[in-house]
Amino acid sequence: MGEVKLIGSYTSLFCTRVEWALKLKGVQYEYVEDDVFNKSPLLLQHNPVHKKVPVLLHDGRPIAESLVILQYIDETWKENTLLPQDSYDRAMAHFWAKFADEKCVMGLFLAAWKDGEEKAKAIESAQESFAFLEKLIQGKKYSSGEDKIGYLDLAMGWIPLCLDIMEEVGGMKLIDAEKPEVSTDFKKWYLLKNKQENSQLVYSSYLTTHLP
Ligand SMILES: N[C@@H](CCC(=O)N[C@@H](CS)C(=O)NCC(=O)O)C(=O)O
Repeated sequence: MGEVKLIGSYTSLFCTRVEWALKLKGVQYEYVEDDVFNKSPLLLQHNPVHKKVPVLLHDGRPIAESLVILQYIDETWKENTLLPQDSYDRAMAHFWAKFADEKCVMGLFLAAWKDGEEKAKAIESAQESFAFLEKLIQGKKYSSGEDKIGYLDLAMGWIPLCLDIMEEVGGMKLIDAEKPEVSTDFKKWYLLKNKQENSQLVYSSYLTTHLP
């Protein structure tokens, strides 16, 4: 297995998805907390390009960018496969993970931060992006449509953890409350965090047995 270290920050949900992957794979790792407002020499040495967490160190070799790290983890430790075996399905998983990060996560932050006309445009754009994600997961237990948690669940499952908060901070609604049959699917993804409280809902049984 080799020595595995994760340089992360408790403030970063990009790190959370990596921790979920390591835990699902049963990989023993050392977590090293960094301060993104006062970055350590360790972080700067191992991610000189972006200077961001997370960074995975496997036997001293650094891998940055959380989606790249997820793929590395999946290819290195074969237990509980995360990415689909089929090339087309795998390409789609990468497509939607990139879309979720670039359009939904960034859209969420932009919509919260902007003011006036820019804010209205950002909200409209984020709503459109979230509608695509909702459609993607609608009616499915896991995003792949299979009966097991996978790469996209880890890539996107943390978004609802900050959605309510960001909606409140930004004074906006990105998930359409008028369409509860669609919107509740996405909000159920809370379960990745609140697995005990929501034990009757999707993800919970899998995660309560697989995550500490
Ligand atoms: N695309 C990166 C994003 C990572 C990221 O934005 N990390 C933040 C913490 S949430 C960070 O380290 N920020 C420090 C900075 O921007 O200087 C990934 O997926 O790993």
